[in-house]
Amino acid sequence: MTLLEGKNALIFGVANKNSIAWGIAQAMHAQGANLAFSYAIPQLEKRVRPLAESVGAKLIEECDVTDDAALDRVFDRFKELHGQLDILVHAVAYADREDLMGRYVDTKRENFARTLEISAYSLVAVAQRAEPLMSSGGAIMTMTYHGGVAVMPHYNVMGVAKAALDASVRYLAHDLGPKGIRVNAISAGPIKTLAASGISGFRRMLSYHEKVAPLRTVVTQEDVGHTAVWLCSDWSKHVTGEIVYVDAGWNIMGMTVPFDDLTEQ
Ligand code: NAD
Ligand code: 0WE
Repeated sequence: MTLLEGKNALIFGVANKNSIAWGIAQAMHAQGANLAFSYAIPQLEKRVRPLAESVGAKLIEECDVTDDAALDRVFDRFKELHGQLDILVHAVAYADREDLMGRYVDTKRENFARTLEISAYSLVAVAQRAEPLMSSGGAIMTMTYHGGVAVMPHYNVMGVAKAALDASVRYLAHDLGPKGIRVNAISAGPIKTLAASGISGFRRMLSYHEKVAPLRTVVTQEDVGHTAVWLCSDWSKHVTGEIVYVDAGWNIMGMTVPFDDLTEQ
């Protein structure tokens, strides 16, 4: 018997094989879940379809999370094909590249609104549509980053969006708790994905993470996948509204000077 035997999961946020959502999908597939996928834009289909088919997905639909009609279509289609929804994975974020450099104080009104719409409101939009399909309870999970709690240089408006997302997890958990629907987030350490490529200094961020984090490791998509399985299985039955850190312990540190630098003579 596997942890997610026969559970139906809908996954938002696979762009390619490096996506955190794909790490989560593989772990859930290994634990017996039936998977369905939605991807952001037509150009991604050639990457997402082969991945989704390799785990036997029946539903593979395009959906921009800012488009209500597209969201309605995905959930309608899911209902036709699978009926009941048990697990919803949200691993979606977007900010303009120019807002992930320079100063937060320069953020434009329009970019602030778009970043928060895609990266935070979209969780509410999918939760609204998941609720009626989760008639025997369920688990909703999203991906967050510690930049929503403490300042990470250049994370800027994405940090503000993650703070809204984290609060949203708690309010959704309160609203949906009486229906037996749990809502949680995984806060991952930095991982080299499409969303991380193009961020200047990302490689240095990873090597710094390895020197500072208590476990002296960097986190992988597979590590996040394993925690996601736990968070969406009955083994975390009474866990809701939580932000679970999968960050090798980074967030517990007060002083982030690499320990070796302090101890070398
Ligand atoms: P990724 O680029 O593989 O995934 C981001 C996904 O968001 C992509 O699939 C993209 O198509 C989708 N997306 C963007 N705009 C969308 C829209 N309008 N409609 C629908 N989908 C849209 O990168 P990732 O690192 O796997 O990111 C997944 C999540 O993990 C994000 O929420 C990110 O903030 C979070 N996260 C990433 C890291 C990291 O270091 N990579 C760390 C912590 C949290
Ligand atoms: O959430 C993220 C990244 C989200 C993201 C990344 C991009 C890059 C390309 C959202 N939108 C875009 N838009 C693009 O055009 N992470 C947690 C990874 C990340 O991003 C950073 C980080 C870390 C860690 C940006 C600055 C500093 C640290």
